[in-house]
Amino acid sequence: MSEERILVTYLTQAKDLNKKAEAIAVGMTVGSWTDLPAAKQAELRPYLGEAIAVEVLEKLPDGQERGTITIGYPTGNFTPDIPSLLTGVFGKLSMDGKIKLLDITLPESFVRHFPGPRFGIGGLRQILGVHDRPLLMSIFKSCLGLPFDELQTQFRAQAEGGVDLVKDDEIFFADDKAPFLERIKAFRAIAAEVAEQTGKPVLYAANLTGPIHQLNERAKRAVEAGAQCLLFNVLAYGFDALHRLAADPDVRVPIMAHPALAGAFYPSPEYGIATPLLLGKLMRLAGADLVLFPSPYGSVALDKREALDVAANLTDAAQPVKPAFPVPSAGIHPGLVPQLYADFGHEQVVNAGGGIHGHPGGAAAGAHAFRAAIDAVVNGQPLEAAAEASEPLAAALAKWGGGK
Ligand code: 1AE
Repeated sequence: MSEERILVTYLTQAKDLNKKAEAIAVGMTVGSWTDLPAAKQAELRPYLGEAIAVEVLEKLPDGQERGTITIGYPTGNFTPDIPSLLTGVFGKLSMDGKIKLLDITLPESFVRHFPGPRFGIGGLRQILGVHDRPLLMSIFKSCLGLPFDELQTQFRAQAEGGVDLVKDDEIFFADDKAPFLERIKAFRAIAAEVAEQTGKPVLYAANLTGPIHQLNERAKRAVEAGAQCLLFNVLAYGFDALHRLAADPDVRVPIMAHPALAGAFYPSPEYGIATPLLLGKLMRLAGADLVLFPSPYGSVALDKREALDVAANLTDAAQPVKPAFPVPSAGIHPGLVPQLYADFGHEQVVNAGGGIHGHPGGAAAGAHAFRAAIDAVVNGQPLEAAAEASEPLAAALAKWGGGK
């Protein structure tokens, strides 16, 4: 077996953290150790986990130690997929008292089994022909129950406003009035018409839903119908569903990961899975080209350090898979663009639903306001100055203000 190890860091508490680390290293691998005869130990040693590091952060009033522990797991204990990885390092352990999975460091040989993003940041920029600014995406606001022609009008307005991508709402499943393949075809035609006027493409991310055993076939049919991007609620299905879509040679379009359900995993400081791993590292490994996560500013705000770490894990150049676009989302309006740019930089997608559709001049004006704000920050111009030349931006700043 390979000598390589997968390093896994947990935040936990126990009377003695060193003993807890030993118990995890053994309990999550060979089960028992010191009681085994020497011959059995020799046989099982290649599978045995190892306590690599223990850091006590504080002594709790009840005498327990709280801190981080890092366990090294032999790579050969796992098959190269995320279900095996997560079950092997946190399966039963996730139910064993106060313990949070903070990070997993994988050897390159293991990462190479994963597809990673097919397009990534570079591929998406190439498709869109946009290299000199953050991208802009708008979200359909309310899709459910709307007549098809209203959705087409909404799509046209967003596209004419100059967004780069338009995504479905993640809860758009009951689409009897605007069936999946029909709206892919219709929006593709509108995108082509708008591109004739504006000279710029716009990608529509259609919400891929349905039973898991039909997903790849459904995605393939979407691509045949002209889909140029797919939105996927990864956590409701599991990372392996994303992995299989990203690795499917017939699904040759960027995949956008929505964080729906993530709140069931990360918010507790004592339990669950940390966001930089959940929405950063694992999403990228499994093949998401763009990943939405809560911005630090909006209605479902994420701690700023964590949001920055999610973005860092999506873009970290040291990884052997392509970088994915960070999409800090929720509660974004044009006045936040300078803050977004300061925090997440050039390689991000500015994404808004209410901040585009809630513009006093409508969705096209909302998109114009964002484009003016993005151009301003890229050129180092204050928004107030840019608003003098952009009526939509002036109206947005009047409505939402110039910051958080
Ligand atoms: C973190 C997910 C954000 C999302 O899905 C969404 O719909 C945001 O909408 P707005 O921009 O807050 O209206």
